[in-house]
Amino acid sequence: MIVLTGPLLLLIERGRGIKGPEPIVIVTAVVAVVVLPLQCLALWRVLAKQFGEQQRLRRLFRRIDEVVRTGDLTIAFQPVVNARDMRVVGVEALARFGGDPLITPLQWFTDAEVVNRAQQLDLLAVRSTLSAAVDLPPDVYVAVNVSPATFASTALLSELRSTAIRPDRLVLEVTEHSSIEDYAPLIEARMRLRAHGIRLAVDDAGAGYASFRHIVALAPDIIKIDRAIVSGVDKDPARSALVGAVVMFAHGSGATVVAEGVETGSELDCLTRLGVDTLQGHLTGMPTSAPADWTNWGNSAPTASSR
Ligand code: G
Ligand code: MN
Repeated sequence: MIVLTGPLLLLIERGRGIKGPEPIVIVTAVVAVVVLPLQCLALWRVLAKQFGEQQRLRRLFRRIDEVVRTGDLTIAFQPVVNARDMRVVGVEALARFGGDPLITPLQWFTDAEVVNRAQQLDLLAVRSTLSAAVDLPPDVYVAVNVSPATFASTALLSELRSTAIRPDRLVLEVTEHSSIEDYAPLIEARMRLRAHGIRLAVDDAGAGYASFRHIVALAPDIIKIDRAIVSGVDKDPARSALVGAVVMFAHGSGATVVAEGVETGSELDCLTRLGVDTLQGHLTGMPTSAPADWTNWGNSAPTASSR
């Protein structure tokens, strides 16, 4: 205040004829004392923010790079069961990371995208899945999540071909993380992979990411209905109408349906009535990384929680 009122009083006194310093001197003094420090402060703030962001990205990069280099991630498998007899027909591989438990697996993959390591992390998860999958019963399929960019890459096929797991047991789950402009590379990859007998599943259908355009363009073998639609399907006519419509669409186009996130017996009954082929969720089997649990899945009911 003193800094501002001082020059102001001088200007008023000059206006009343009292002699004092020239206006240019007063303005220069105000600029020197007030404006310049404020600008310096603003500049310092901008630089500090940029520096903080760079530090954050550097830490992020180090965290992701460490996992990519050491291969330090665990695979949990969650069973997918036939809705008619509750037998395990397949599993979904879910990557589990050590370190900070507050960083979810989804966050790890999002962070990897930020620091340009998405494909490396996807391929590491694929590699880890394939080596863990040798301990699975030989009659179940193995589904692994990949981003559309990894799906379209040639590196993926070489990874999938260097495994003892038969290609007709492999399913790639693709979700739409952001709007896809050009489907041509994905359709080409789809043909390349299908020639080897590898199947494609559209993940999270109905969740906002996997649009109808996405499903129609990719013509998947499997459509996975997102938990957001499945949860409470037994109580909501809109949800059950949507599931019924997806089942009809899938069967009309030669695909099968997985309902994700099934948690209650009443949801299970409703989904079965609607014609859903297979179920995945806490009710029919939790994800587990213990190979001793996986051995029970061959040609048998999955867990005590299923009927
Ligand atoms: O997007 P995607 O469907 O691949 O995500 C699978 C995730 O959903 C995994 O992290 C898995 O642990 C979780 N999940 C699987 N089944 C259930 C369920 O019945 N309820 C809830 N809340 N989460 C589930
Ligand atoms: Mn998935």
